Amino acid sequence: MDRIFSGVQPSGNLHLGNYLGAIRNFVRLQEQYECIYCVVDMHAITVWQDPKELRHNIRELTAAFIAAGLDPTKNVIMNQSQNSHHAELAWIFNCVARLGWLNRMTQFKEKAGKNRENASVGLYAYPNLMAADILAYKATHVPVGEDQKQHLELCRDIAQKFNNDFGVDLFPIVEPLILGPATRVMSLRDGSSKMSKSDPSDNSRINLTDDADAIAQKLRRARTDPEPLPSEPDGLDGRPEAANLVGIFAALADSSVEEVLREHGGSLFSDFKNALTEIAVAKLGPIGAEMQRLVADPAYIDGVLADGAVRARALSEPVMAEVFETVGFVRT
Ligand code: AQP
Repeated sequence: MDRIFSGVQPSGNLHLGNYLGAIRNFVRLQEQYECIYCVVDMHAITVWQDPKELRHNIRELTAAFIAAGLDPTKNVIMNQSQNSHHAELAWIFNCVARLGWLNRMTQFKEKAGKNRENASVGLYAYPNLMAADILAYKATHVPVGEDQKQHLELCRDIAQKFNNDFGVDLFPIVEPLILGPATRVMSLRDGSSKMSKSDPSDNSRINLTDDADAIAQKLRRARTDPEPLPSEPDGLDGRPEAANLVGIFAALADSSVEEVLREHGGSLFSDFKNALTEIAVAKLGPIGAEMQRLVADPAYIDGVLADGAVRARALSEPVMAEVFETVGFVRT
């Protein structure tokens, strides 16, 4: 049976890119698949997290999942550290994946930056843990944004090597699901870098918790070029900031770039930004408000995570029994 797994890091500043590239698609997929959605707290600590903020961010992200429309009774909603199978399988994958494979991961290079020697070992081994997250449940499909494509290819390589090395057909070869017109939302300040939680400029992103005034202000200040909007998509070539805003509009309106340009081609950015603000506030406002309401009830959130952890362990338990048997571990 097809099974979905996907995760988001509780590293704060949950933004429009996380929503359009990932969380919104999670909601759509819950109708068709058995889904496990994970707050990947162990991934978050690959870079420094203040413990108090981390606790808050885990609950806030869980609230965002639910506020965006995920049904905790229909899906498994859990946090990674509450099912130790993720860490156990990650260790086995540390022994399957090759150094050469990890050396090619562009996200590590970007996140470690110039000071590579000082990056945590966890940041380097991150893709092995991500493969374990997915394969501990034998998930078959993983909805993600474009930026995660390389990590998913590594997950496929790990599954294949494990199966080959041990002569088994234990792990599925997962398929990425990169859905919708906003698979890579770019920074509002720079159309060549992706919108990201860790960008030091808050004006670079729209946070899910931003109120209407903040959204309006950030979009008003968003970088654009002096030309009006084109009427055809090829008129966006070489105009990354314009392409980004049009892509965001299309995604929020559940429309397409072509359709948005048919309606707004020839408009000045000042007018287009007003229209974009209106739709962004209409779509994100209710999610932000519901997140706030849920975060104010940590007992409810913790209950959802506790239930999710029990259900998650029940799914990964038989997979791990098979893995331990295959590897040759003695379990008494
Ligand atoms: N800009 C984006 N556009 C579309 N999708 C995006 N995603 C992230 N940024 C964009 C998707 O969101 C999901 C969760 O991401 P994550 O929390 O695991 O971490 P990330 O990809 O590293 O996201 P950030 O926000 O950019 O964090 P930092 O700043 O820490 O690197 C994934 O499915 C991702 O594709």
